[in-house]
Amino acid sequence: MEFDLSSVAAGFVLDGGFVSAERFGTGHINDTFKMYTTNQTYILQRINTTIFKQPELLMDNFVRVCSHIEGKIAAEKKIDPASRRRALQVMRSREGNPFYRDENNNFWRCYIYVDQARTYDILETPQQAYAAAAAFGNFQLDLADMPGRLNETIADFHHTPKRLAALEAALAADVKGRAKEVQPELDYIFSNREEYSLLIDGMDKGELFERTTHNDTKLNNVLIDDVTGEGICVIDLDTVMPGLPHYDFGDMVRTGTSPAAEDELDLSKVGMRFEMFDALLRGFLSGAGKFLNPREKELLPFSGKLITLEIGIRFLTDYLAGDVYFKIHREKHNLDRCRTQIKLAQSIQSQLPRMQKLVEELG
Ligand code: ADP
Ligand code: GN1
Ligand code: MG
Repeated sequence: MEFDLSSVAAGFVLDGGFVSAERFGTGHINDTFKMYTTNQTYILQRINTTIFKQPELLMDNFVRVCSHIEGKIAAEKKIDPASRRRALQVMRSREGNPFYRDENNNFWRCYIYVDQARTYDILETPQQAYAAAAAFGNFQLDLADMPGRLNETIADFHHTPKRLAALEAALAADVKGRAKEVQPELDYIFSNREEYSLLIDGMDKGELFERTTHNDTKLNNVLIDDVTGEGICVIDLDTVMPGLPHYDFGDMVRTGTSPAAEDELDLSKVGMRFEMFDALLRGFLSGAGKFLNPREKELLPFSGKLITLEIGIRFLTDYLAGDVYFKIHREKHNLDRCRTQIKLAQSIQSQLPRMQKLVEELG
């Protein structure tokens, strides 16, 4: 779908006149563009309102989160430019809203493009893993004292048993006749069934506590500074809402430890690199370690397996449902993505004792 981006830009109060805009990034949900005006570079995004049904509430979260982090930066009295880039700078529409709705009912937001920083789909070094995980850990720490409870932008987003139920429903419906192709994947997913409620049960038992979490901590959702190599700014704030710290750490393990892409076809390339896990754990604990209790820490390695399988379940569900949720770029793309998740979950499973030992060592 193409859009008249210069007229979308005119819906916002920006610095300078519209010059051009190009598609940007590798996200599966929204439409993202890098946009240039005569004076400034911006990110312009069309929110997927089929998935985010109440985008105003989502943007309300977005602004609350960014201004809370701004408050933290101000309190630290840091004047170096790096600290100023820690929170996204959201632009206002001509009506004064943090979003703009165009005449076709498309829902847009815009913020300043952070220069001299980039995201990585595949992490290259343990230093990058540490930096990215520290940024996400500090993000949770920054938000730990935010007043009020955020809106839930997608209900039960990380409720793994409900994700499994959705897979079972898609399997029963089998609208595209694809169920016959996916028996090995189903077998593995169902064989782990008893683990899917572990985190939810932990919350019910009062061992684990709801906090404000990001919930989509794919490692390409943090900007790494080109010069210092530090994780400077957490982005893609659509799913920031009440959740467990494990959802964030688990997704970091899923996306930060394998040397292969999420949709890699050669499964022999997929697996968890322990040195990357080590760096992620240390990085995350450098911030989140300040508020996590011993039981919460103990469950961090398991969260890597759980969230990897949960996303695998979601990819398989979407494959069976006819690819209606995640953007796909080739036939069987969602099935390929599911297979890499399963391979990675198996690799994590085989290294759990060593991962657990590291958690104990780090206290
Ligand atoms: P999605 O994943 O939903 O498409 P993101 O908000 O993650 O959307 O943006 C997509 C990509 O655009 C990111 O991975 C990142 O590379 C880049 N990006 C997003 N926001 C900024 C920003 N403020 N400054 C620089 N790059 C950004
Ligand atoms: C989606 O938008 P993006 O690409 O950062 C998805 C995540 C999945 C991820 C899998 C709102 O994230 O939950 O983990 O794809 N976001 C939503 O790559 O469903
Ligand atoms: Mg993203």
